[in-house]
Amino acid sequence: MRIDVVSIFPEYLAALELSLIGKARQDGLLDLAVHDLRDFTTDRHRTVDDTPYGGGAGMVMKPEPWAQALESVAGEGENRPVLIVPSPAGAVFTQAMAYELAEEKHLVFACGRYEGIDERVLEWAGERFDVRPVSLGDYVLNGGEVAVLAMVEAVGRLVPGVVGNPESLVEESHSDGLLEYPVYTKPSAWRERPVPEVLLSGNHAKIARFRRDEQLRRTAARRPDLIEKFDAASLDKADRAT
Ligand code: 6GU
Repeated sequence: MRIDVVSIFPEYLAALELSLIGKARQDGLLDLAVHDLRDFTTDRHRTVDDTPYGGGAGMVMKPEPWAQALESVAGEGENRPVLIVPSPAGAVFTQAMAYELAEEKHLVFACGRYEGIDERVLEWAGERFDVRPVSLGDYVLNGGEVAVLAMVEAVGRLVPGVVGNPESLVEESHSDGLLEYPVYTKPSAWRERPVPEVLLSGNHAKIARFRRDEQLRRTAARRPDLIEKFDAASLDKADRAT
């Protein structure tokens, strides 16, 4: 998969050289490049922002550098890359969206700062890209960079080969619409706290039942919204008793 990130703070994205995503880049599984928006300006001061038409607080990102940057990363004749525009005004990013994006050949992330990017850029970009304004959730960040770190990690780990043991993708939070069950390791008793006995029993059916119950309990307690959406058809008889 090819990923391009355009930002006025390319250093923010340095963390993508670390850990699993950094390793995937070294292994050639992810072809990831970060671009400095200011390299696409033409004035002496490398200006990327200006005051908003209609007045109001803050600054707006100018269209010209964005058009130059996006044209330079769009590629030729390739099927439309997805242009992800991180914004608190976007659709909320989910695991389902991460799975969808992991199927794409080319993702471009356009990190806005200040009050955002001139709206005409997003309209114009629709000619070359599948434009998707995306939000991490209902709170405000100063810019898209931190959101891009989260999204590239969530998507990148779903690209085949990036996570060494693909089974670890199966039993994680949100993969089945429920939160993950709690996990424990040695020692079996720690500061007077024993590990739940069933996990030491070697009874695999009982362990599976315990974990499923914990998933349901936890999801109901922490995320009642997920229980509402949960498909009742996938509940078994023992689930209903929980
Ligand atoms: Cl994706 N961007 C910004 N700037 N703020 C956010 C966000 C994204 N998601 C939540 N808040």
